[in-house]
Amino acid sequence: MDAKIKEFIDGVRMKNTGEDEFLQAVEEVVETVWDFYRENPHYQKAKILERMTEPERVIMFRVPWVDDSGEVQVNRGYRVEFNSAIGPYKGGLRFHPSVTLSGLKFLGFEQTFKNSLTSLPMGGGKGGSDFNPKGKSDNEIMRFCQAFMSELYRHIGPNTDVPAGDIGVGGREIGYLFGQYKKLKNEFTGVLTGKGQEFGGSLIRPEATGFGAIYFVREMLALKGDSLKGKTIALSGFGNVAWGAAIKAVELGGKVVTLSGPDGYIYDPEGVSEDKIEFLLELRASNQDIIQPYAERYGVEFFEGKKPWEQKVDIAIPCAIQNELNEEDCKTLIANGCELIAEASNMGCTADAAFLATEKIAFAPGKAVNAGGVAVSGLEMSQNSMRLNWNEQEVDQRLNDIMNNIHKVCVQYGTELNGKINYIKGANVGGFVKVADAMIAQGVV
Ligand code: 2IT
Repeated sequence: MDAKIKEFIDGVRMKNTGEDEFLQAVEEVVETVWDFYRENPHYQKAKILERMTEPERVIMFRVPWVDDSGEVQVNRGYRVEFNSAIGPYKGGLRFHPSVTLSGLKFLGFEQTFKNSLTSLPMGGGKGGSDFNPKGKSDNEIMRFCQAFMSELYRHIGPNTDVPAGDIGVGGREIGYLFGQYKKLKNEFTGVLTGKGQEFGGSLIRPEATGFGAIYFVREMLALKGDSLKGKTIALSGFGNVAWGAAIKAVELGGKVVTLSGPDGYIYDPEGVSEDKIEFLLELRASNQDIIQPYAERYGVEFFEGKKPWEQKVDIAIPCAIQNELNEEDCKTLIANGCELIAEASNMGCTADAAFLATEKIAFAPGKAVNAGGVAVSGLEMSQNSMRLNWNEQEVDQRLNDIMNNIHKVCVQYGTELNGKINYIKGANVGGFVKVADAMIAQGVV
């Protein structure tokens, strides 16, 4: 590593001791934008990277609520408002027992670059709680959402900070959060995205992350004169992202053979299609967070406690959570003939896996691949501001255009001298430029 980069990273590490996920995300960005940063000394002079790696504001709060047995529960809530240079803070809320400040700082940092790549006016933010939705009743989930919003409402607003869903936060939770915000503020505004269709939600938003990921993969393949037709695909997860990706992958002629949960993965040699994809919604609504019932229902193999990366596939798309695909998994995939890995989860691959995949096959990072979700959130904000709704074709066409454009930006900034595309570099530099220029234009604030 270049001595100057090391000095910079060491400085960030000192300030953020033990925040491994945040440091992993920062290191990847700094390493890939460094050359560009050095060639443009005005960024260095304005200490843009020092400022970008420090969140504008971190809000941390107590979330007390009462469970169904009458017992008081206490969770911790967060909102990391990372960067507002190009628009109001924008990013999801994650409800998962693994949520920590480090995790949300990594996600907020990544979100800043991702949102910039969408070309829509959205800054970066992320929030959530260590609340575990698994096994909770619908009433408990409602009471938790209300308690969470009872504090968050004073920090957000349609022109300030616009949260959305992420792991553990889907349409039902956004509905409860929106209801509580509206009650406290006495105001009906587009303060959250991913809303129900009846109260300002956008068509295609539930599908957008998965659809966008497949549109991006389609572009990666097209560049090599290839397509999704006949390709076998391993997906992990079975939530919102995997669901959308499965629908679109099948529509474009691919064959999805795996899905996974915290309990293990299923291998479906016939392919996950139609009614099987519908069944994922049922599984999710059960609040159990297990994939095994899929194996029972469709008579396919279930691999307990394992990850799908041991199967022979053409394409692997992690759709579950950060660092879910490591270097060993990557080696196995490559040895089995896998030609493309695209992260639909945020930082789905460990740093060494992402590096190896970039060297040996085609690899694209989450901030490019999964930007379709927040992009359609941005379109939801536009529709809310205009007080009208676009139809399905209109939203889908815009999503298509945005993903194609992100792919172009990655090629523009990520093409190496040997002609290979380093999508990590392309996405990081492409996302960096707009935010950096806006920060310089706005002075030292
Ligand atoms: O990681 C992400 O981009 C999201 N969870 C979606 C954020 C959003 O504001 O729609």
